[in-house]
Amino acid sequence: MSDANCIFCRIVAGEIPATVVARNEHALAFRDLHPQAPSHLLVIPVRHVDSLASADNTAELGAVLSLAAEVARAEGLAEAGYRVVTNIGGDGGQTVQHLHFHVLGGRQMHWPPG
Ligand code: DGP
Repeated sequence: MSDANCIFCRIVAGEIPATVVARNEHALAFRDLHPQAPSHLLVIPVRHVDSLASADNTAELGAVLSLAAEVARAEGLAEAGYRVVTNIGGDGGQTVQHLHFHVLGGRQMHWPPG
């Protein structure tokens, strides 16, 4: 349910400060500590899930993605566009082992990502 050694579980528990911008029953959205765009939010399941590769609860995933779209709208990104991305494992560039979707916007995104 929760991992005492996980930074994002500790943010959910309020043990590590974060700028929380929104939440719903299953998900929490907060600002990334090292923003890579004018708007850079992280949207995570409240419950500990290692990554998308082990996500198995479609209601929970739906709630996380709904919150991602909601915070993008609240940030004023919907009209210009934005990017939602999740990194999985070493080659995917995942550094925090708690599923999170990056919501990036406020500048032109490039493709392919690095
Ligand atoms: P990833 O590389 O996809 O695992 O992204 C992890 C992101 O988490 C990275 O953009 C930086 C962010 N991050 C790491 N530690 C913290 C923290 O303690 N607080 C916040 N708000 N963001 C963090």
